[in-house]
Amino acid sequence: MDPIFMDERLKQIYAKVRQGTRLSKEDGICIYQTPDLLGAGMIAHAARCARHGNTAFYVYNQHLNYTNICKNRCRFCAYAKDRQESGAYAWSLEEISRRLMDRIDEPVDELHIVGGLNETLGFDYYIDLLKTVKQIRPQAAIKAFTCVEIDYLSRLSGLGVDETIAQLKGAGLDMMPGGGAEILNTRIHDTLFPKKIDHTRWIEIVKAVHKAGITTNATMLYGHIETIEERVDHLITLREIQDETHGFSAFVPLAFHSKNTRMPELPPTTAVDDLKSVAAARLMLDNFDHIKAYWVMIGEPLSQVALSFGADDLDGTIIEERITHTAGASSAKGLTREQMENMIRKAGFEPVQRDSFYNPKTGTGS
Ligand code: V47
Ligand code: SF4
Repeated sequence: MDPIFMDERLKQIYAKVRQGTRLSKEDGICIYQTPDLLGAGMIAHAARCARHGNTAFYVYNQHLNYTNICKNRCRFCAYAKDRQESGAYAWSLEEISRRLMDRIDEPVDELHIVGGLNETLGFDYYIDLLKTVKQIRPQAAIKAFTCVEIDYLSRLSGLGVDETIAQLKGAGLDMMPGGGAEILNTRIHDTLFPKKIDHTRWIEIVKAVHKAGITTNATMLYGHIETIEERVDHLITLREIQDETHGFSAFVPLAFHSKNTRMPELPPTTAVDDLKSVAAARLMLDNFDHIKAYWVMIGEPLSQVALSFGADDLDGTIIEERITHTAGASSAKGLTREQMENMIRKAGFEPVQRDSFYNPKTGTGS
């Protein structure tokens, strides 16, 4: 028996999803605009369960934000500082080693490493950073640098994009996180992050990274000045790239936090918008395996609900998140494995601890 939809348009979308027919831009806009939140969520949940059953993934990871000095100063970023500003920092390799050693007894499987574009650091720093991390944590995957950093490093080194990626890969880079895309659109770029690479360059770089055999995630920063149409266009652009490269692993919707940014007047995203963003991603990105509910940004309780709105992954234990907390996030700075598993079980799903490539971990004692 078909579920009851309050919005007739969702019937057609449900039929398309069941037949495996790709959703159109209008369908994407409808998922965002429908008053029938549960209807949209139910379709996304069906698509999620078809791929993953009642499994919900998480990873034991550690974040390292090696510098907050950044020359780009995007309007939405609370994290970046100028060199002379109080609170500006750049970690030496010794500092990075110390932070890794502090947690060496923990079973960390992934190191998530990103930072600002700090002109005092040379290309060698990045290579040595990767080598140092690999030496201390040889079993963990290094998920580091966004396309923004790759573009910057290729200019810094003068090596060109392909050779830069090859050198980083040679030094230990295993995969890349999805940041830096924001909303792939000229209007948003010119207004919010004019100094950062634009969508054309982001797409060029992500394709080169995928061609080099490095998988990446993709993100969408929502809840600022973008329109629904611009969000859906962003998802369709990612879907088209994925058709070509098959190099995206997961998609992560990122809810904008305005505190300490240059747009402090903007209100927080609502729970309804957060859930619709997860559902729209699951349904529009029919060629992505994984949709993450990033608990740091939407909070632990709503991420539990998001598992029933299309998400199959809660990211990870994290330890010491800085970027969103500087912008006012009230979630924890890290969670234990027990807390992650408890969150998942209480939401009605079976937790599976994974590595960076979604291979289940066995023998973790959980
Ligand atoms: O690129 C910056 C965003 C990103 C704010 O790939 C902000 O697994 C909200 O990309 N409010 C970095 N968001 C984080 C990121 C990420 C996080 C977790 C997992 C993965 C993954 C990737 O955070 C930036 C930018 O898009 N951001 N400022 C802010 N005020
Ligand atoms: Fe720099 Fe990234 Fe912040 Fe933009 S979002 S100012 S590129 S650290």
